[in-house]
Amino acid sequence: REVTVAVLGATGAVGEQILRNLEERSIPIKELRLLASARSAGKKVRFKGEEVEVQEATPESFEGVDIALFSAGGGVSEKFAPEAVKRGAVVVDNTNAFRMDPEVPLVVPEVNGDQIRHHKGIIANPNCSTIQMVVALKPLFDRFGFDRVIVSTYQAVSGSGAQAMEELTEQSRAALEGRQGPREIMPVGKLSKHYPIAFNTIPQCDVAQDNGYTLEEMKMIRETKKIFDDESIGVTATCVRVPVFRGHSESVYVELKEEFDLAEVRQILKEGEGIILQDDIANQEYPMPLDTSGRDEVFVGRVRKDTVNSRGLNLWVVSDNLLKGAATNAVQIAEKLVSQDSQ
Ligand code: A2P
Ligand code: 11C
Repeated sequence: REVTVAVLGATGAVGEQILRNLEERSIPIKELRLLASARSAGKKVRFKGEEVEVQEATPESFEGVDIALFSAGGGVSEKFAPEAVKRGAVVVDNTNAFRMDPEVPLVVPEVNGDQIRHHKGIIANPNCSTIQMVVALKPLFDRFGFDRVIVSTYQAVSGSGAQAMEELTEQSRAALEGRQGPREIMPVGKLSKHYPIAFNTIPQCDVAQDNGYTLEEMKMIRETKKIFDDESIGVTATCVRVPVFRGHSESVYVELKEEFDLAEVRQILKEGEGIILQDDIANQEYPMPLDTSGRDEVFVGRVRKDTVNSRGLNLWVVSDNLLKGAATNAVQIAEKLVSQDSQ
């Protein structure tokens, strides 16, 4: 059956990738509605060779919509998701607004795709840094179980949106010319204090929480437990912004519940759904954001046993945050909705 699809946030960094994904993948689209703020109303965007006009999102925009892909920020989701659901749409929400709501499935198709059928109108897409980590860890979790996960991230500026990418470009150019450049977005657009990201690293992604962690770190901790449906996994995270445009990297230490054979771990990762193992340090083979940008998979390398704890495993995990971390995952969920519907 053909479906009517709405993309809310169609002019944003993730929205643009959702459109590319919809062009390439298999959802049969009857009508596509591109929604954004009043600022973008009337703008034309190319889709499958045709120009589609962007409309200002209103509650009525969701009349007759089957699937609505939301990527316009948490506040916008909170406002429009109930309106879309009321009009019969299923919302795949790419923001933090509903992820921890017990009524809302938090889905990575390779990990817990079966949860999709429990939705009550909204399905949440996890945070980008969580998605790539759980895809990499899923086959190991199934085989060994985990006691502890310790992750440090190296996150691209596109996680903060299109304007942040612009800021890195301008700051880099300015720095090389001996000027200061704009400082308006990083590390967190809505806060008043800003630091340069060009030629720098910033140990803050998203706002501070009362416990001294950032929201991004707490998302990784909470979402990982919810997706694996295991509150006992001891997750901790340090999230860092680096001057990379696309592709989050993660150093992941995981303590398995049992001792393991490294060759078996490599084989499990090699066969894991959505994973590409790229692991040969002797020949300098490992994933890097410049190579994985534009790809839908999660890349894993630097697989090695801890030198102290024989149940400890170190991994390097890289994926395109705008694709598997956002657009691809959302469109995969939409595909599953369509195929479930037609069964
Ligand atoms: P617009 O381009 O009209 O501002 P990014 O994450 O790259 O910053 O993109 C955010 C996306 O969310 C953009 O498409 C933006 O549209 C959209 N957006 C932001 N605020 C609203 C709003 N109040 N209503 C609808 N869309 C919004
Ligand atoms: C970042 N992870 O890289 C964020 C972007 O909750 O979906 C995605 C925010 C989210 O800054």
